[in-house]
Amino acid sequence: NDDELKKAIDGCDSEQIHIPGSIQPHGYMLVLSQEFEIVKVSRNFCSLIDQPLQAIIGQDLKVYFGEDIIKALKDMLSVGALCHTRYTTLSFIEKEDLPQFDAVLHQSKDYLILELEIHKSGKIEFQEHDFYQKVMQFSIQLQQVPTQTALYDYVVYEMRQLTGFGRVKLYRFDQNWNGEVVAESRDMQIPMPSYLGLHFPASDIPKQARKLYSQNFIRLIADTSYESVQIVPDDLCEKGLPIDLSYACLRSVSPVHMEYLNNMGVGASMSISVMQNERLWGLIACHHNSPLHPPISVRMAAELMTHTFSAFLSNFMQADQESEIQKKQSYIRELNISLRPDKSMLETLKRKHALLLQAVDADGVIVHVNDKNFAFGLIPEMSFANDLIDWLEMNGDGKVFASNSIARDTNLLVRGQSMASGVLAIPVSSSMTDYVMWFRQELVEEIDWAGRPEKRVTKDKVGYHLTPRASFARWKEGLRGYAKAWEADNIEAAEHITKLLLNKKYEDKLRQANYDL
Ligand code: BLA
Repeated sequence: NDDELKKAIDGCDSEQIHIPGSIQPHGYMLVLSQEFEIVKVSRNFCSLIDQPLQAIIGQDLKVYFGEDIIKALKDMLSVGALCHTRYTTLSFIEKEDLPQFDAVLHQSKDYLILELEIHKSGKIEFQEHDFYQKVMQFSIQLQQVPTQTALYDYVVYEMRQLTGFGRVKLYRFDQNWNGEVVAESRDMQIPMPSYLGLHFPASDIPKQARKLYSQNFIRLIADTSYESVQIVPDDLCEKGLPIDLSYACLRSVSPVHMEYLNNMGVGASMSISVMQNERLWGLIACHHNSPLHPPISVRMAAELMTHTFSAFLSNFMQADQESEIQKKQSYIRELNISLRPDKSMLETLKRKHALLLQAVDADGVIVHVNDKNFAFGLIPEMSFANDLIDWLEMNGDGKVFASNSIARDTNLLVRGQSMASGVLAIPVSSSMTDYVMWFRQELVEEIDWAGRPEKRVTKDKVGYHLTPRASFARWKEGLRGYAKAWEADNIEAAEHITKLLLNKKYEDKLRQANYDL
């Protein structure tokens, strides 16, 4: 019911998703001591080998897999510490009727965790033998991708080709951990709606999940209607907690998220972390309309491709940032040249107001000097602007006032909200009566104006029914009165411009010529 779900949603950040005490049923888990003695197993392992739990617990692993494989597993453990997943294939000895298994081994605090998934060598749809070629081809072609947008499109397309998921999205986080689908590739044979351009609130991927995803880079939910399998015996491990499954492939997933996936008609979900400077930048989010279980080898290839993508993304972002800074500097240079001593400041600003806006990425600006206002672009009501100046005189510290939500950061009643949710105000005089104020419009408005597909979903049911549509509505509500935050380079540019205007003001005064500001 609604109340219960609301409680679950409120408690989302505190759900301990790394210790569910159970796994998904598309594999088997064995928890081992450092000596490879079996401490716990997932309950389905008993039925797999047709033995009671008591007969299994305490056994040496070699009883099932032989000496050789134990040696191979031990060798695997000595490989690089950064890579958590060590992968091999193994078979049960003396159990010819059982298939071969893909095996993954990792250390979890005092224990070793061995996970088994049935090896699907016969399945040509995944073309495992192409593992190296696929990743190689991908990496070489990446070098020919001309733009960041093309890079986005390329990675989602290639990921869909590799994994077989029907809809693959690139999901990018903003500074506040809200997210946007910035690229999407869909199999048109599969009826799944597009989410391209949609935005979602931070709570859809809560804090502890983001933390986990910046340590363990890939996760798979092979069947969203699965029944979890308990790890037994369920006595507690370290610090009185169940075994830590942070790095386990088979970890059972949060019920809130399962509800979300089921509501959106998704049968299988896989996501891979895109990192930038050790921070989670986004996810490659893959969905299928029915269950899908890409084997470990394919998932490893997908993870490797994503790391390569992240590195290329870094290159593009750095180049972008540099050209952005250069552009800003050129706007300011042009403004400086235009502010000629023999011309009035107002006349120049009138002619060159676009530079004033572009250099700071603002939608509107008010220059308030000697009790006069000169306004350009999208600005709030002038009476409100005057209130804001009074407020700044009373409350400002004579430095930069940067706010991406005037309603939140002042006690003023904002008039013309959508025109001005954010303000960047800088005094142009030591008396703090003259200001340049740049404005940014409300983020939600801005996105609607851009004509994105959101417009069509505003009438959707809003509530605790967890779906991307409901999330989108929640995201929109949460952003009322908020503008995009002012970045450091915008603030720097604004300060630079204010200095120019200040100089110009004194020059004008000194010359007492054309002084009309
Ligand atoms: C996990 N939520 C996730 C994951 C994604 C999303 C990608 C990672 C698991 C996976 O790969 O499926 C969200 N998926 C999205 C979004 C899109 C998408 C936004 O495709 C957009 C197109 N989820 C909620 C709410 C809560 C919540 C309201 O919507 C709780 C308040 C919780 N989401 C939640 C939790 C996890 C999660 C707890 C972790 C699941 C786990 O790893 O156990």
